[in-house]
Amino acid sequence: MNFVNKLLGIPDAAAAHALQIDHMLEVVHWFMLVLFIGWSLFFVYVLWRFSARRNPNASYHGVKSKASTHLEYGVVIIEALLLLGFAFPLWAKRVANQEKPDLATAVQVHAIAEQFGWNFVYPGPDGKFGARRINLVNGTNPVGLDPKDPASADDIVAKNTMSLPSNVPAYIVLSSKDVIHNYAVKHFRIGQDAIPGMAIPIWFTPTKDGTYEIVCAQLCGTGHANMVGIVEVKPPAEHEAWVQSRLPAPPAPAPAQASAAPVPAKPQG
Ligand SMILES: [Cu+2]
Repeated sequence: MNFVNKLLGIPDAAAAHALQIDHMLEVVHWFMLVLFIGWSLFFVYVLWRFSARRNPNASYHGVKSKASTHLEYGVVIIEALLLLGFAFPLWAKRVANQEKPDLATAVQVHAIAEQFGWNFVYPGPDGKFGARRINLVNGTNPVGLDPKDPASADDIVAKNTMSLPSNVPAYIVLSSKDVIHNYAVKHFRIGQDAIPGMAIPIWFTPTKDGTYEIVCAQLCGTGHANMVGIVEVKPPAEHEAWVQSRLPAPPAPAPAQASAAPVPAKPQG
């Protein structure tokens, strides 16, 4: 059952939870179609029932029955039950801590948005994100990695392209350097605001190797339309090679004893 989604041109799903979203989309659209047909028929009925030809004299007392009032209260109660009984508990379950993937095995990425691009930070071989300071942000240090923190030495900062291993849970923490952006990947059925001053985690498991577009789904300025990133999903070994190829160069080895000898001072005057 994927007829409406196909009709709407929804791209192929590439994440573990995506089929649930597709199922909901499909059901909601069919439900809306039923409502549309129902209300359209009612509209035609009302045109006929209250036509001037059928009712030559206006009614000056209106509806006397209380049925519609009872019906409206009924709708309010049913909607409250749906919201409190289903929607809130389901959402609470989705965002609950126990639903988060095990961070020891998940791939962790910090996605830091800016006008108009994405910085993807990987913790490097030590598995630890180094400290970042806003006052250290500049052209060569786009996320303000603190060189004084040893954990930051092996951190990787990738611009606009991120890599994820397939069939491994991804845990991405979103934040922003300037205004509100939104990390949206249609193939993953994922979309979440990146808000300055907040670190918002999202998690999903990519299931299909491929290259997908990350779009900014929050109007964020004049370059918003060009704020497109790429997420490459590949087998875990290839992802590991991608990470290795981007590791920052290790600091230059300490100079050897001989070359460290003091340079003879130039004779003065
Ligand atoms: Cu943006």
